[in-house]
Amino acid sequence: MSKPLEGIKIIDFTHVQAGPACTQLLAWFGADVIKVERPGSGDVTRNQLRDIPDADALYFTMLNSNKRSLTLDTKTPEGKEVLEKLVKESDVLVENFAPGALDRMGFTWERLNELNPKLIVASVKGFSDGHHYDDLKVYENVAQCAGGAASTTGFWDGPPTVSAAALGDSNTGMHLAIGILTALIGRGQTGRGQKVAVSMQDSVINLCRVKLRDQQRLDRVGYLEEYPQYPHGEFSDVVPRGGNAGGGGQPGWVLKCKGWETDPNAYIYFTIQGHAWEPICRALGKPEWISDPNYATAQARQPHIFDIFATIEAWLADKTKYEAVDILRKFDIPCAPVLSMKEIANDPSLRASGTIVEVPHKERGTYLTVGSPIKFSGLKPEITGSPLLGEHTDEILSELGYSKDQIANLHTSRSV
Ligand code: CAO
Repeated sequence: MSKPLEGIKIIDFTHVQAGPACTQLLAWFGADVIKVERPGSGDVTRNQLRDIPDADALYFTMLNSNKRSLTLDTKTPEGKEVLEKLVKESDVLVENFAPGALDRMGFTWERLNELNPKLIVASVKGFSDGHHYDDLKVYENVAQCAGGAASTTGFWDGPPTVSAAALGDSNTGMHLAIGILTALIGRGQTGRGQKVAVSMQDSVINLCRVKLRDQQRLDRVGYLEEYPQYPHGEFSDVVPRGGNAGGGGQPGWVLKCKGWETDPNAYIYFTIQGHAWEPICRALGKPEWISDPNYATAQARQPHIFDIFATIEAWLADKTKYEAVDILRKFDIPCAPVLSMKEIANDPSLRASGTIVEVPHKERGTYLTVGSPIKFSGLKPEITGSPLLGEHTDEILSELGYSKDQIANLHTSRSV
């Protein structure tokens, strides 16, 4: 099966998570992604949180599948020359260095554009160009705090809380991938490359859109009717943390199921969607709520929402999370078990769909990773193991036209 991005050559000058998540996605879809890493050390995540001594850490292997690895010191004259050759032959250069690092290396946008006017130069930074924090180095949780996610996540009586989902890192990488694909289509029309920049703060803000909605509603009316603080609690002038509230028109909460006392994940998420109210009442043994004016409409229910959730929890007390969902799905109620990572790793449906995949690796044997969450009718991305440090250095240099002797000299000068 041919892959849509076959023939697209990408210089992957990325490290840690935000950039690698982007280039990994493009590699799955057929791009030739050449990961450029510093000789001797490589991407810092190769060594971070190792679970097997002397083998690349899972942090690296799970973000760099389907790529080739070229070691290159881009600060030596010889290394710079290799990078220049590569730039002339590539379609995209992706980087997520600290602000100014690429310029300090001598590869400004102007220089790259001069070397190859068709090149797309894609960057991740913590904050966008011109922002008053645009000189800052940024990691995941910093972006979640600067992007509005932390101030609106968690419980009202606790501190701002970061999400386990990589809203700052992988999410930014996904935004960048969309930017790169757009620029590639644009290049098809104009024949010219361009600079594509995504900041981690902006990418988090893009996912906090409904919280900006809520800030404006709060400014206007002084309360937010779908938050747990309504109608009994107080609102200040900023969007509060809403615990596990639904966040939209459908109230919901995380509810205890059988075994919650010992199993930290014996819970379901339960959503009270208007059309399902009648069957919910029947399932709970509360048929009188169907016509009771205190319960019959969503607005009438809101003041008693936690009493309703308590009644549902009493009903759940003798049901496992799976049994509960099996009953509730028959009523068309949007709900799901709270799944642990162990359950996700072993879920047969996720294995069958290719979302959780086992891939071979030269040092590790096999490891589990997350495959493509995007499913196509005409493409089944095949996930291959991440490259060892410098595994493809000689192969790539010879493709660039270097002879065996020249390659040996590059090794001797420690430029590769
Ligand atoms: N050859 C020679 N030098 C290289 C090289 C190579 N192949 N690869 C990297 N370097 C150099 C860089 O040029 C830089 O040198 P200078 O400081 O002299 O300019 C140096 O290595 C360090 O790069 P860095 O500053 O990007 O790395 P860091 O570990 O200090 O910072 C990070 C890491 C992530 C905080 C920073 O890169 C950053 O803020 N990036 C943008 C935001 C981002 O993507 N963050 C998310 C990371 S995922 O959590």
